[in-house]
Amino acid sequence: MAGVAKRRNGQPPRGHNIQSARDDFYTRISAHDMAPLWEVLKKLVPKEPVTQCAPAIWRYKDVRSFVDESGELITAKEAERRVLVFENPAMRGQSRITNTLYAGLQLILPGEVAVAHRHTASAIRLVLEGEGAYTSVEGERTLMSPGDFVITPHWTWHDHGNASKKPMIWLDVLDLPTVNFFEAAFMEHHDRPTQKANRDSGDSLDRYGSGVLPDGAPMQMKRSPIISYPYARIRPILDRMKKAGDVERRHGARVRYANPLNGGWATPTMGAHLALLPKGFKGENYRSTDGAVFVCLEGQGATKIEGQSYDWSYGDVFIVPPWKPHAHQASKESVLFSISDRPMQESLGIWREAI
Ligand code: 1HN
Repeated sequence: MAGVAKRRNGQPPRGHNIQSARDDFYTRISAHDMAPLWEVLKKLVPKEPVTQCAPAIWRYKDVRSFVDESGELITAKEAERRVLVFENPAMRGQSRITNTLYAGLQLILPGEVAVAHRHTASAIRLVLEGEGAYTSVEGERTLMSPGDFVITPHWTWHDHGNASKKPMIWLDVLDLPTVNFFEAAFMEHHDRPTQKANRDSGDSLDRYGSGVLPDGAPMQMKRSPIISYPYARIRPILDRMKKAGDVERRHGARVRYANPLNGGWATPTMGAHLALLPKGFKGENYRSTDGAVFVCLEGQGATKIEGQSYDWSYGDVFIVPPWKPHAHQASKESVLFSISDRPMQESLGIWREAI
């Protein structure tokens, strides 16, 4: 072969044609499905996190009418789940709001049911509008109100219904992109459209969220036994924290949705918080390796992400990509919900924050 440089005594290869020799080599090993690491090493192992995810905001006042319109175009029965998916603008067509999470707005009209099924992906709901529709999870029929945080843990039967007189809209967040990354997705339908409800709304919160635990509670359970964390129960805690001055300089007065059995996260894949930002709050910059989905549940303010300001009010959903510095400000007393893949990163030992 012409121009192949010879390696001598540990010295770097010499010769004018080293690049063409390398290219020739790459071609030959490529035929055996092999490639040189040194050509891709820097991209494979960047010095700091590199994200495909773009910052983005969906303002409720802009998207709300599309949700209504979807109700005229398809029934919940036909759709199985009537959802408008939030696609990260840098990842269109992939049903991702961040690299690891899926999110969308679901509409369920009076009289409709969304049939019972289960899947390996975990889901959470954050209620934005309506009152009194239900989701049934493992036999507990949970009535929902705005601000309620409801979990559908992996492989639990779930169906929804709306026996109220008003449409109900909530945000769904699922770990679907992650489950599909592992290629570990299963799903099945229940043999009935609606599972039998044998526990009242609030049953699991009463049993597990009152400072006592039923004898023999499975302490190692990876997800919370509480199905619904009602806003009416959580919101006053934020007021107590604010009154006591427990307002963190970046996050405000913030609580974490926890698994009462072991203090872990409510689901093993997705971690959520609820934060109160007092009127006039000017948060300091923060960044962490978990990109987060934020939802405004009260008030009005803005979040600066890498120098660009995104103003928000009720129902707006916005994204802070991984490792991007951001700071919240509130012009009125505000409440922000947030959810991210932090539990997954923590269990892998890769989660980091910059303080
Ligand atoms: C799902 O089961 C629901 O149960 C919502 O409401 C959205 C998106 C993809 C896959 C399953 C629900 C979903 C979903």
